[in-house]
Amino acid sequence: MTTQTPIDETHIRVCPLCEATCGLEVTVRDGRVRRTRGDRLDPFSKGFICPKGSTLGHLREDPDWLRSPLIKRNGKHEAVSFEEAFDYIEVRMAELLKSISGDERGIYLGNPSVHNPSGSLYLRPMLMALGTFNIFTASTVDQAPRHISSGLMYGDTGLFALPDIDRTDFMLILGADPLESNGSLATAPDWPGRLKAVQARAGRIVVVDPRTSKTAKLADQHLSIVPGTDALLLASLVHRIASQGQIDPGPAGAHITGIEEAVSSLKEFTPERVASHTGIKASVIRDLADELNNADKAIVYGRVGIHTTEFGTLASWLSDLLVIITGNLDRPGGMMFGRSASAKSKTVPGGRGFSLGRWESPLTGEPERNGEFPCATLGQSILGNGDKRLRLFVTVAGNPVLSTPDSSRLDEALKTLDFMVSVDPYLNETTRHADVIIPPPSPLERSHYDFAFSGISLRRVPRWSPPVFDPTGPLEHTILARLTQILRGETQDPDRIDDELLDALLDKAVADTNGPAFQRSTDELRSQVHGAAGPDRILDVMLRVGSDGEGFGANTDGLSLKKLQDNPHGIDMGPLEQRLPNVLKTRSGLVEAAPTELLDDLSRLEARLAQAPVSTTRLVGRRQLRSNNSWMHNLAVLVKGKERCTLHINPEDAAELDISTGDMASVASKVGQIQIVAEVTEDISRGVVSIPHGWGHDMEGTQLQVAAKTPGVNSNILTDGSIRDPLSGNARLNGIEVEISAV
Ligand SMILES: Nc1nc2c(c(=O)[nH]1)N[C@H]1C(S)=C(S)[C@@H](COP(=O)(O)OP(=O)(O)OC[C@H]3O[C@@H](n4cnc5c(=O)[nH]c(N)nc54)[C@H](O)[C@@H]3O)O[C@H]1N2
Ligand SMILES: Nc1nc2c(c(=O)[nH]1)N[C@H]1C(S)=C(S)[C@@H](COP(=O)(O)OP(=O)(O)OC[C@H]3O[C@@H](n4cnc5c(=O)[nH]c(N)nc54)[C@H](O)[C@@H]3O)O[C@H]1N2
Ligand code: SF4
Ligand SMILES: [Mo]
Repeated sequence: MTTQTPIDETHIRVCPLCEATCGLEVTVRDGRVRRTRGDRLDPFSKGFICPKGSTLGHLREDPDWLRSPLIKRNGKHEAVSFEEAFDYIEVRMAELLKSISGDERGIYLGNPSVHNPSGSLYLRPMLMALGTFNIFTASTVDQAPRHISSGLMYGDTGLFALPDIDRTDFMLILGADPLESNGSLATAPDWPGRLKAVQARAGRIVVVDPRTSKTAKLADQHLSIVPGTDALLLASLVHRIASQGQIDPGPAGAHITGIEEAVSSLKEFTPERVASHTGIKASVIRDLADELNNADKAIVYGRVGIHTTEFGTLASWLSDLLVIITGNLDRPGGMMFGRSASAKSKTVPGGRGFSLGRWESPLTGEPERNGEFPCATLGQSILGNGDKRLRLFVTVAGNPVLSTPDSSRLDEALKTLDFMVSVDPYLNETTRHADVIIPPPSPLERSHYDFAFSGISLRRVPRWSPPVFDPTGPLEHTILARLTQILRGETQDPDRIDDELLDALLDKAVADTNGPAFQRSTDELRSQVHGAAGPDRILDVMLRVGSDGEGFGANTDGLSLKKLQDNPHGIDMGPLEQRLPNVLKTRSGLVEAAPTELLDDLSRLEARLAQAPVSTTRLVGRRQLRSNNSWMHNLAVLVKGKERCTLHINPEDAAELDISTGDMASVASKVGQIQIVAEVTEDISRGVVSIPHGWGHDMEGTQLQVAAKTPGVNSNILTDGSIRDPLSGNARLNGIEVEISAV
């Protein structure tokens, strides 16, 4: 008798869970993941992994990850076959679409849709088919201010100045905690290693945060700031440098207009005047400005903590302005623009520019910004305006009931829809309202390529990952394609959507006078396309006609899907490169340092400066390494250990309120009230409290067995959706006025 030796298979793939894009080595035996570790041969992540990275096998085996669709009948969700679910949607939609206009349809797209090639490629046709302006995404509880400031300054809402951490001497980090979050709008694995490397080459890191975050602890200097006042601080840093007569944009200056105008608009914001508002002494602000200005190469990197405030877009603009006047834009070691391997490079500067408010919401009157409406207005849109309301609603990869403002009201509003479809693997706080839930297979069952993050990556390292397991149901792109066809009233034949997308790309390639495939035959190109139907074939074409592409034979060393398949650990194509002026899409072809919309908005900041400094307690969020917004709390390996959804409160504040660690505290804002376990800690400043978001898994009708055992509370019950940054529509999630009391 022979005993069979179990054989381990090793699979290399990129982790799709956060923006860091770490390479993983997944070992499989007998159809199960036995081990996951960082891929040491990955040229970008070099073996780095965080606790979430090793949970892809757990996600696949989570009994609550839906394997079949659910239909809601008589208030209860029942499992059905995929065919039955799609047929049911077809019948219900056909009926509804006949009687409702585009104004009564809407969609919410959540964060994981950006971490998935299906979302990057297949949502666009679905949005077109839905035929509505009612588009809501998680951007407006996140980085919308950055999109808007980039639109106004660079003419492109998707073009972000990225911190070239690996070559810098000085980093000013505001409102970001990459040691917990692993970074955002600056894709790079291993922030701890990268930040320590800055210090190891005698560079300095200054962190501005009301909490002594993990990143603040690593920093050389931590400045505690009053929440919501970063725009004031940033304006005063610009003021200080200007008042010393030291503005020098360096070589990038040739491509920038409006610096004088921008700087002179900030006359009010002296370090002396902003000091009492920010809680940072004028002398400290002056020293910080001088240090930033004197550093050879410097970065100003701000994220969620500065964007999700009332002055988010101003803060985003002012941080880039600071980079410009210190000569650090488009400069190695400063802030630079990324380049995606699957995109074509522009060859001339300039474009159509960017404008705000191209249309208005038929339901709330809210102006459009970057093609969408603020998700803080979703509840109000669903309820409508008397004439019209949202009747047909789709969610893809989103859990707005936990993740967006005024949660309790949104939860109620969702009950009034006529028909709701969710593409989501879980029956959670949002999808419990859906009439039909269609689950995609787990990430290990699909191929992967980061369309979104390769464009904002601090190194260009294209990597493609094959699926590790066969899918247990239709892949997400097929689900989206079928929904698209249902919305169009066509027969469900998802291959046709694939062909449509591919043909459109090939048509564009042969018409592109500067491209490698100009005037070739599309039939000939199509016969050469490599990869499985779906995102892979499309990726192959995008890579091949992209700026480093194989060009369908024109450049045999160039990129293609085949080349990525032959290099499973990825291909390192080097650090960020200088890209001005060709990347710019402004009408002027220049960086607009002083956009009118932003100068106009400064009056609001001046008004704030004229008011008394805030005296009420302010609530801020915090991220935790073992969590991921609202959706990974159902994995026991991640939620085990001590309670993490706690109220952080400073010892002196706690003593005054007679609150000790472990006590229940009440937190009340203008719009809601919650009770939560207190955790007294020196890691938060006086007058500030912190609660992580994404918790509150104790709602009826969900199926999250593990999460329900440690539900935590939903901090967004406290978020007032009516307070938004006006230019971007982004909700204020940080700096919320609250009252704390012992229970
Ligand atoms: N108070 C406060 N609120 C915040 C924040 C904060 O800092 N403070 N942060 C905000 C930010 S930055 C963001 S991005 C948002 C996030 O908010 P959302 O974008 O709504 O994301 P999640 O709440 O994480 O919900 C993700 C959903 O996607 C599903 N999902 C997971 N993987 C897949 C997949 O492969 N395909 C599909 N179709 N679905 C999938 C999950 O089951 C879950 O339902 O939250 C915001 N909310
Ligand atoms: N572990 C984990 N990682 C994640 C996520 C997650 O939920 N968990 N979510 C992912 C997503 S969707 C995103 S967008 C990124 C976000 O990544 P980051 O932007 O790094 O987000 P946070 O860790 O929330 O850091 C925000 C910091 O801002 C501080 N802050 C709050 N208010 C203010 C203020 O007014 N001024 C200043 N200066 N600071 C303030 C908070 O104390 C906090 O330390 O993380 C991603 N990675
Ligand atoms: S840091 Fe992000 S990409 Fe890297 S392993 Fe963790 S979750 Fe995955
Ligand atoms: Mo986010």
